[in-house]
Amino acid sequence: INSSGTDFDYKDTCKWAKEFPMCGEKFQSPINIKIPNLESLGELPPLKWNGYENAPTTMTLVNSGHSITLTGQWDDNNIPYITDGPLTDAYIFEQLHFHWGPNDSVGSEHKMNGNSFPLEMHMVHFKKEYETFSNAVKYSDGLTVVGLFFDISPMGSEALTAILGGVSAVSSSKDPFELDPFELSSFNVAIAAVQFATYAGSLTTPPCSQSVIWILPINTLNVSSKQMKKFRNIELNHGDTHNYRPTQPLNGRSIHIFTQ
Ligand code: GRE
Ligand code: ZN
Repeated sequence: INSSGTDFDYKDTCKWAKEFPMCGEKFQSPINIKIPNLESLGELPPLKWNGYENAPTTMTLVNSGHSITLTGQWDDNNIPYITDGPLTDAYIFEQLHFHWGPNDSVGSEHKMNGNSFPLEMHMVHFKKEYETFSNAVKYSDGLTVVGLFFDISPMGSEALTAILGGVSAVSSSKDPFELDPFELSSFNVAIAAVQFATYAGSLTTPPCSQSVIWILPINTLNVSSKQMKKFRNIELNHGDTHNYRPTQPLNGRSIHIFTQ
């Protein structure tokens, strides 16, 4: 157990609930999304990405031992936030991180029609009225996470290049690494005009708080084999070679679909 009391590994994720009781609750993430069974939310306003074109003043990459996490600092009025779509308020960008596995047939946390992808990126946002991430996790509508799936393509992703440029510095070190700041808009540009699935779930890591409105674009972005190699080179705690949690039971939740 580390000082923050949140030590865990991916060898037996069923054991998480012993130490983190919320991991055993009923509305957990990730899930398998069966596209043909989805209910339609009808016409929602498009999801709106505000301030994503603003480069931060500083950008930091850190190996948490469970993933690599990217954070940024923006001037007061420049911080990126999302609104609209299924959301009732502004949700402020907190961090993004990744989930992957030892080979291309696994890695993503969510599945689509039973299929896994080699990489899933989580863009984590907290509800503005709750003021901080750590306060927001106490509420069922406290967070929204946009989860992006990546599939293998020789071209790879330019947006990932900027992040992976700093990855060797954190692969075997817990020291934060300062990246040359860049804007995050390349990710949301890549998912313009697509369908999204949305449902209510949880953090996919302990303490597994059921505080997340998940927003999952149904298309994929590209990642090259060379880029995947860099993810698989990252040393995770306990010698873990993957950081995806298995899919959890839906337990009667509905998944809605919307188009932006
Ligand atoms: C995670 O640790 O994987 C995580 C968060 C916050 C929201 C969702 C999520 O830290 O999966
Ligand atoms: Zn995650």
